[in-house]
Amino acid sequence: MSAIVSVQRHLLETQRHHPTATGDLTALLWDLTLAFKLINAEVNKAGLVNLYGLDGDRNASGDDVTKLDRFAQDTIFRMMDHGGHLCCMASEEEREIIPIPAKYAKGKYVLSYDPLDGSSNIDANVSVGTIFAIHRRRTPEGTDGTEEDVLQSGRALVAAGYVIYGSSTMLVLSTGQRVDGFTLDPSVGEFLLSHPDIRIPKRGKIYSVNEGNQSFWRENTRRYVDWIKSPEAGPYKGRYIGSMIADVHRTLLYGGIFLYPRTFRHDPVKGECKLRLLYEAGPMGWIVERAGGVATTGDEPVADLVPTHLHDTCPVAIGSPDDVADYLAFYRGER
Ligand code: P6P
Repeated sequence: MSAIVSVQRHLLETQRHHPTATGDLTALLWDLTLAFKLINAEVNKAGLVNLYGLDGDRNASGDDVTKLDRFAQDTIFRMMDHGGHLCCMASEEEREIIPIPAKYAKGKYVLSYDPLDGSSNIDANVSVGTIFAIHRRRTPEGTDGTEEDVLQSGRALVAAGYVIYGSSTMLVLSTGQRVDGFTLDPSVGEFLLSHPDIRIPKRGKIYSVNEGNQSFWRENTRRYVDWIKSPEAGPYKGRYIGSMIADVHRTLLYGGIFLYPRTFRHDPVKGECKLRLLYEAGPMGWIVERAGGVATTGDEPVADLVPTHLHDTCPVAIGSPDDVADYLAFYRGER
């Protein structure tokens, strides 16, 4: 019979492997898990308390902000602004960085997050979730955090993870060495270790991409997707939820590949990318890499990208190493 391990216990055990750890990161992550429980409670009853629908605002990327986006955004801010662990925050829903109020101490970490990824689907009861990324600050301790503290690559991540509010609510988390999954037991309000040391399969049988964009992809991307659907490749099954957190979570557990390629719909030269580097592609790619997978833009690892602006986007191919290798062979014109 396996031991019962809460996320709090797991984080304490992990901290013990780092003799110089002060407990700051552990305390920060504990605070975050409480915010996730509060968001989960609202997401699960959204239809009953008129929390579906839009709140009338638009975010920096031009997406309509839903009432639940706003609730999740506010909940994380109110939980994290006074703990003394952060020098500033950055959210997909906010145009600028989020300062820590002057009355509170400034900490040594930076939190970047997408408060409710996939929220455009929430009214249809599709799985949505919160994505978070934690860097160590780069500016002097004790001062207000700046964009310099936020604009860091995935290589510099200290911790990252996501919570998927679905049929069961699951927190997937890494502090660098491994990836662990914790399922919320609503009867006691605790995240309990349910998926220790998650490893992505070397190859899967599912591809995940919005094929509605096919006419706007580069030719090599089209050729890969045509191949993956051919008898020569399998064919693979197609699964696309339209919520990155759900599509990547399935890819992490079952294997396969998730793609959001660059499209050439408006700018025939530069093209366009949808997924945000800081709040989506970066942390989700980092988690998959820690579980033995690969996350690439096609030209370079996602983790190598250093954002120049808070809302930079990038193309992604994330998943099983053999599947991403196949994609890269087509992308480079080698197949
Ligand atoms: P499309 C959700 O809005 C999101 O940012 C990701 O979660 C998701 O993967 C993507 O957009 C879906 O985009 O263009 O396929 O609807």
